[in-house]
Amino acid sequence: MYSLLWIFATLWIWTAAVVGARKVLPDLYEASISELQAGLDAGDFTSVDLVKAYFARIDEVNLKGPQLRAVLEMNPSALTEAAALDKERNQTGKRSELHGIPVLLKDNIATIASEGMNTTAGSFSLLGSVVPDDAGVVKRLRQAGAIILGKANLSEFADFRGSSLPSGWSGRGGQCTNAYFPHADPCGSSSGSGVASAIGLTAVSLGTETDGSITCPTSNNNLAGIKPTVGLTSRAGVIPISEHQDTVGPMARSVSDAAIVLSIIAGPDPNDNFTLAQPSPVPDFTKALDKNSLKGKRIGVPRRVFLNDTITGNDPFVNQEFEKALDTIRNLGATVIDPADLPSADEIAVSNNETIVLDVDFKIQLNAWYTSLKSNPSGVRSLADLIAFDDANPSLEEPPRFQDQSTFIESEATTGMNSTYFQALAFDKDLGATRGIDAALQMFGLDALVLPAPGFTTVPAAIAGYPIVTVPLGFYPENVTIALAGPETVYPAPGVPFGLSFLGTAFSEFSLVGFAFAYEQETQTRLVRKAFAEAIPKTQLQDVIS
Ligand SMILES: *[C@@H]1O[C@H](CO)[C@@H](O)[C@H](O)[C@H]1NC(C)=O
Ligand SMILES: *[C@@H]1O[C@H](CO)[C@@H](O)[C@H](O)[C@H]1NC(C)=O
Ligand SMILES: *[C@@H]1O[C@H](CO)[C@@H](O)[C@H](O)[C@H]1NC(C)=O
Ligand SMILES: *[C@@H]1O[C@H](CO)[C@@H](O)[C@H](O)[C@H]1NC(C)=O
Ligand SMILES: *[C@@H]1O[C@H](CO)[C@@H](O)[C@H](O)[C@H]1NC(C)=O
Ligand SMILES: *[C@@H]1O[C@H](CO)[C@@H](O)[C@H](O)[C@H]1NC(C)=O
Ligand SMILES: *[C@@H]1O[C@H](CO)[C@@H](O)[C@H](O)[C@H]1NC(C)=O
Ligand SMILES: CC(=O)N[C@H]1CO[C@H](CO)[C@@H](O)[C@@H]1O
Repeated sequence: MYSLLWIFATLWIWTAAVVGARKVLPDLYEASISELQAGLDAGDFTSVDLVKAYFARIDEVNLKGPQLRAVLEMNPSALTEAAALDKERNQTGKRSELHGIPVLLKDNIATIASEGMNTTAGSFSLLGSVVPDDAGVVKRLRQAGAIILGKANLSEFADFRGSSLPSGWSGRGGQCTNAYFPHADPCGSSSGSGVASAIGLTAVSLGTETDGSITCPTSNNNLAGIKPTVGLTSRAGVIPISEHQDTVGPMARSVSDAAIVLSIIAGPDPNDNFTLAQPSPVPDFTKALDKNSLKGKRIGVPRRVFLNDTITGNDPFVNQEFEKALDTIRNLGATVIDPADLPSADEIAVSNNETIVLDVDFKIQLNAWYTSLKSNPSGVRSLADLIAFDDANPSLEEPPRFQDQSTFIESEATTGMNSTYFQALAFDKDLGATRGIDAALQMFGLDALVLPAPGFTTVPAAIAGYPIVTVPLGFYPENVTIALAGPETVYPAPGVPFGLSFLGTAFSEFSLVGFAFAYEQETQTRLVRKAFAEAIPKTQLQDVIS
């Protein structure tokens, strides 16, 4: 009897000693920036370890196993950069909350070629091209000590090539798919950025949005994402669609991580004059992370934006979860004004002004991109060349079922900025901002608007150039009817996530981050469901620590 107790006691002490001595390393599926910083500061692991672990995780699921095709390239200089940043942390401390943290970039965000990566928007027409410089946001990331981990797959040219091409497909990367259901639509165009952040192939990622391209993949991949006001983050060095709508923002597993990244990438850049008009100083968005942010606030529901939307408006399940979200927002102390319609909502639903502006802008700005390159092996120097290149290289750029170039062709047919264009631009400002989001905010005395993220709910903010902050709202149920989304993708499908979006006026990110944080902390929806088993990488820090 005594000897048995003695054995148990000894075993218990021995186990406690071993477990106590072993460092508790963060699970990279969910690890937050602050957990990673704590481990780096404590010396539990290094940034070199982190890069090795993320590379191994990418290797497990990108082309092997579930073949998610989320990542196009891994940075061949990342380990060297990580080692230098580890050394610096030891010697002089960390530069910022992103010091030594790996960040994955959508492949339309430029990085200097000497580092070893391409900047192609997924297109073979830009393979091996030499960009003049890092993108403005990349300069800020590097200054803050972040490590560029690699380039993410995307809908080619940020979804501006052909209207029938599916989300997440590019010539270089093939079809990116969702980690929550085999072959489900990751949405786009920042598809790889979304999938990679969702399952911890990176600490965080950057996406870009012209209309929906951060919001929708954030929604489909169970993330927190910020589509900033146009002009908060620099677009210098970002392969463009339109300077009037393009914007760069973070896609992360939590609002806190997204706020950390936004605080670093936001700010003026002499190479993007839209950023010179932003309020100064740039806020520290992490100061907005207050669980009580919704208390006493007035949040409006612009129902007509999604009632007529054939994606969300007809989806009773999304609407059911959305109604629960409104209850949560009320319980968090806000007054919900419902409906709080945009006076312009029905006009936006039938307006073609956005297309007029984007078609004209894309041709001008993409031509400028090609001519800005120091060199380009494909010889492509314009949108016209690009269309011809794709037709001449069908095995690369027009495989069966992925041949559409209709949007390119439509844009190429435009003849520059004329009075029709300027009128459309003015209509967009009027519809999206003046008689849209701003009118609703003023008429109903609101602090923000709230909408389901899927579908076309991004249009008013897109044409206004206004911000959206998106957080997880729910997951499609097991018995949802699976439908085709593209030649190789399905949507909806069981377990595929969808999000909730907070919208506001220009430069209202600080408030929106607070509201999204309060909702996220109360609901913790992201943690309710994980990716399908095969899509969860197994490599963890303990497997790579030397
Ligand atoms: C950092 O310093 C610790 C001890 O001070 C040392 O063990 C470690 O090797 C150093 N790491 C790097 C990357 O310089
Ligand atoms: C671009 O991709 C090609 C082919 O994968 C590779 O050989 C090259 O090193 C990459 N980087 C640059 C800067 O061209
Ligand atoms: C940026 O500069 C261009 C021409 O250089 C000008 O047309 C445009 O109005 C400027 N935009 C802003 C927001 O300052
Ligand atoms: C949108 O839906 C509302 C409410 O059902 C309806 O009154 C309106 O006519 C619809 N607008 C369009 C453009 O279909
Ligand atoms: C642009 O918007 C205005 C205002 O709603 C509308 O009258 C006009 O028809 C729209 N133009 C196009 C091309 O859709
Ligand atoms: C402006 O150019 C477009 C083609 O880009 C054309 O369809 C339109 O008619 C032009 N408008 C005017 C007023 O010439
Ligand atoms: C799915 O199941 C729920 C309850 O579990 C039920 O209310 C709903 O009608 C079902 N939907 C379909 C499409 O079968
Ligand atoms: C990092 C990585 O796995 N990149 C791959 C992306 O997909 C293309 C096309 O299959 C491959 O060539 C890359 O190696």
